[in-house]
Amino acid sequence: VISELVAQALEGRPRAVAQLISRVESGSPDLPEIAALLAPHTGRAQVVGLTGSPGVGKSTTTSALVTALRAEGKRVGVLAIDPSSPFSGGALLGDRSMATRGHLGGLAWATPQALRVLDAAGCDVVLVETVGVGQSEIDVVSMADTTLVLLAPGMGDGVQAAKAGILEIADVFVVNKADRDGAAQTVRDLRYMMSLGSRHDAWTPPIHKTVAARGEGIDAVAKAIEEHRTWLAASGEGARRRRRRAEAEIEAIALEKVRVRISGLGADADRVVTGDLDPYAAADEALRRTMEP
Ligand SMILES: Nc1nc2c(ncn2[C@@H]2O[C@H](COP(=O)(O)OP(=O)(O)O)[C@@H](O)[C@H]2O)c(=O)[nH]1
Ligand SMILES: [Mg+2]
Repeated sequence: VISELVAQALEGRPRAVAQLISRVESGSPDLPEIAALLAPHTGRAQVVGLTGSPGVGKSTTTSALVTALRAEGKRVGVLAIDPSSPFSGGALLGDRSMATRGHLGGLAWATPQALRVLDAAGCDVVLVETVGVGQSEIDVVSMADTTLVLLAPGMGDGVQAAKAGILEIADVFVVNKADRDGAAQTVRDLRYMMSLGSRHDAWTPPIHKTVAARGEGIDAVAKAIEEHRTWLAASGEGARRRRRRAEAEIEAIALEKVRVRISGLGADADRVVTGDLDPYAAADEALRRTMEP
């Protein structure tokens, strides 16, 4: 049954893709088997992360990009990551809204697996948007081939942006809400901040002004995403990022296994309480037990 479901997903059938992603979400025991069947078919999609303050226009930009990329004949997947809801309960839409969409909680191991499903299903681009704020936004960035940092006039100017460390993580800057006053100033701030620092790679992030709500400037952003993809392939940086991502993925799965298996600490705790055992030795013993079959 699993192999049939995967075969259908590989053909890009939305229902099968949706079912696989909801299995990822629910932490189905079939996941290792699913991952094994998907593995030979992955590695093609460009993962594009969108980050920025709440209200800056990430969702609006995502929708506009879906339209623009699909107009170029690309298959597009969308993942929404909500770190505030660890289990989102399987909310998942099919192809109704023009792209294959998934909605995941903030589980570290789940997002890469959902990305694998969409990748194997033939998506050329997968847009990953975080819902909400926090550290997990950076985690999404670490999973992306290409990171879009969104700013808007009056919210997070260049100086604030630099403080938040986004100059380093951005591959493409999007100054959205360019219909509002101050967009040109935000662009100038960004240029100035960029002139002060030097990135450790040879890519200079372009800055694009958009009015996502009206689709303005979106084609240029889509083009920048494509150019970054070309640069990733030519420079070798794409391969480095994929390797880093695979490392993080393995680590997340391994840590989750340990977390699940490292239960039944009561007896160890009693010994630590009485001073019979120190907590480091107890931890070593607990870890050793997780390795037993
Ligand atoms: N004026 C203006 N409003 C926009 C623009 N893009 C998005 N918005 C509005 O900004 C609000 C927040 O957008 P949303 O995409 O939900 O932001 P997110 O929280 O980053 O996902 C919504 O009311 C959008 O309609 C824009 O280019 N100009
Ligand atoms: Mg949003």
